[in-house]
Amino acid sequence: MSHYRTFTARDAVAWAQQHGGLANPETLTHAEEVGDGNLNLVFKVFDNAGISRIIVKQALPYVRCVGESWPLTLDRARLEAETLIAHYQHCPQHTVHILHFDPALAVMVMEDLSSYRIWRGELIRGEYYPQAASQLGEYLAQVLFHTSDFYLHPHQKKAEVARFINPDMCEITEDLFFNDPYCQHERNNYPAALESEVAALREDTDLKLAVSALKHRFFSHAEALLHGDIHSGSVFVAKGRLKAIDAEFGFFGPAGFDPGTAIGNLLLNYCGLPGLLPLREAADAREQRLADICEFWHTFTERFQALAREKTRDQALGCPGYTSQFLNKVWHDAIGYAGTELIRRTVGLSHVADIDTITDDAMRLACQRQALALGKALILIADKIDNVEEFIARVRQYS
Ligand code: SR1
Ligand code: MG
Repeated sequence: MSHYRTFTARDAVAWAQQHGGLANPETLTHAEEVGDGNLNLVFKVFDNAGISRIIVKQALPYVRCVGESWPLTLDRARLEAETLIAHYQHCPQHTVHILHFDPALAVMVMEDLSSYRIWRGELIRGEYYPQAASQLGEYLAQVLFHTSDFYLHPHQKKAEVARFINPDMCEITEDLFFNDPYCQHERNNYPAALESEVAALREDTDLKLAVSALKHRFFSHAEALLHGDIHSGSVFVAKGRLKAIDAEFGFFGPAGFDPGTAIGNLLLNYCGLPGLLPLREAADAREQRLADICEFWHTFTERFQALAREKTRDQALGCPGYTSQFLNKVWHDAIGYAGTELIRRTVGLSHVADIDTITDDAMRLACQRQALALGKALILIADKIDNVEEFIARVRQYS
């Protein structure tokens, strides 16, 4: 903390020149702070032709979207850099490349992804990337398998669990996903018209029990090195390409949490589409979203199974049939976590543009109601939904 200072654009240029690995670093001339997330500073560093070449990201010692009243550990920059470096090792094609990391300044230098766009924005505009869902499935299969007990030596796995202990960022998830929406909390944020639906969340004992079980698994099941926040705003897409970014919530947790977050965000887009696009386009885009969820899940399980067949090192975990049994549990967890993402993004602190940018008040409210109803249903019936086709049929019931 002693050497820490908040970066200016000039610092970002100097840092990119020194650590960006460019053959001609002197051509980097200026930077712009472009961070629009909840937590950090993000600088784009441009060359003298005005082309963005390098990204410099710095963690602030507080939550950016709230202010200095909510201090937050700088160690999250280390956790982000180390998670992305580990994920890059297992899936370079779908992980942003970290070029340099400085723990004292909480700064990392990474490849520029200006030829990509944030997936959430594209989903909102109705731009379809046909390979994105399966690429996200591939990314999660690779990183979750290679950081799990299927693959790592037990000693190495335990050392990795210790290296990635991330209590401060986990606490944010623990509070925002599993506590706030189910009690009265000043962080919650929803329109007055939703008051009766939100009160119903607080009074639903079956729902709260199911959420308790999800939170308990989040606390205690160190199954794989998660990205920890893999919503559509943490994913860059381009034609035929996809890269995950923003892994400061990385830690060893239940393997269903990442697929659940991904599915939850595709469903948030599904809920918002009628307010974002004209009728016919919205209907088509909704069908694409459901197809995306199918594609995502099939790729994830098929790739995980293939990796397990080829590379499982543990004798007991290699027992025929065990991978299917494990993935079945991951599936049920993922449905539950998807439900909690739908609910917390609707009534909690941090919302999604897929719903919040809907300009028509009545339409936005209808989409929020749908997200809440769907989220509740998924949490409650997670264990009864056996496969992704059945899941899609259930989602249609809440449309
Ligand atoms: C205080 S951080 C709020 C949310 O933003 C991040 O992207 C995570 O999703 C977190 O829950
Ligand atoms: Mg983020």
